[in-house]
Amino acid sequence: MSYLVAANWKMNKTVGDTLEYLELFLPSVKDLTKVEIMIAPPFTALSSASIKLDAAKKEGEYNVKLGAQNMYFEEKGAFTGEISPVMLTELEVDYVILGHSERRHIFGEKDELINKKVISAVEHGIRPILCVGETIEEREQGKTLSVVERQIRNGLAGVERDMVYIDIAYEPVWAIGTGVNATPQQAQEVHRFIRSLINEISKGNDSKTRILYGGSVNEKNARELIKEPNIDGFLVGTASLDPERFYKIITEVL
Ligand code: G2H
Repeated sequence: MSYLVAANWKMNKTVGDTLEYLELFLPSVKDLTKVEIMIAPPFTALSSASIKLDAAKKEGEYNVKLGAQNMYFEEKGAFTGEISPVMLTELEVDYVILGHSERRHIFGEKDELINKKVISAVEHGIRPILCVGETIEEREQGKTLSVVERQIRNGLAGVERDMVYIDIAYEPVWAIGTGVNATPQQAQEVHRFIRSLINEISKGNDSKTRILYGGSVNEKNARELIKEPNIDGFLVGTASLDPERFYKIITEVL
């Protein structure tokens, strides 16, 4: 299982910005195949990014995958504004980020909906990254592990035996976009708990499941965080918007 370093661009970058970024970034990660890299641009840039990645892969060795930041669970229908798994597979999207805290807290997504999306992604061969994490209030009340446990058990209901096709991202809400990352020890405590939980619910069938850390990861804190035994990569927001900073984070993981 190689480390995964994933860029979540959120609602940033136009098609033009995306192509400019990839033009700079891709040559820097050519032949760098020991770590898996994923880029999740906005939906509008997925098609262009997919074509660009395909072209690069014809010219050399790249371990760079394409991700979506969300999707709906149905294949098609009257769901105004939504994007389906079929639309994503057509663009050769490999990953989908589901249950991100911004989806949960700004757009009101609940465990039940996220679970339907996780099931649908697995059924369509798109690898979900299920995001979980506690708010600062929940942490202060000592509820961190129970919140994470609820999000994982509910989010994975029905796909417990499919854990080889699923990754998890632990993203404490208080660390997202704030510049305050969890310490390696804080992250490790939760990652260890998640590993034992998914090992239990999958009956040991979780050897390919990576547990990523997300929340203010940058080129300065990545090295210390990745030393922890249960941190298998990162989901990076702000620091992934600059191709040089993102590249530096990747090299810290190598
Ligand atoms: C957490 C993370 C990316 P940032 O949301 O998923 O963003 O690195 O800006 O905290």
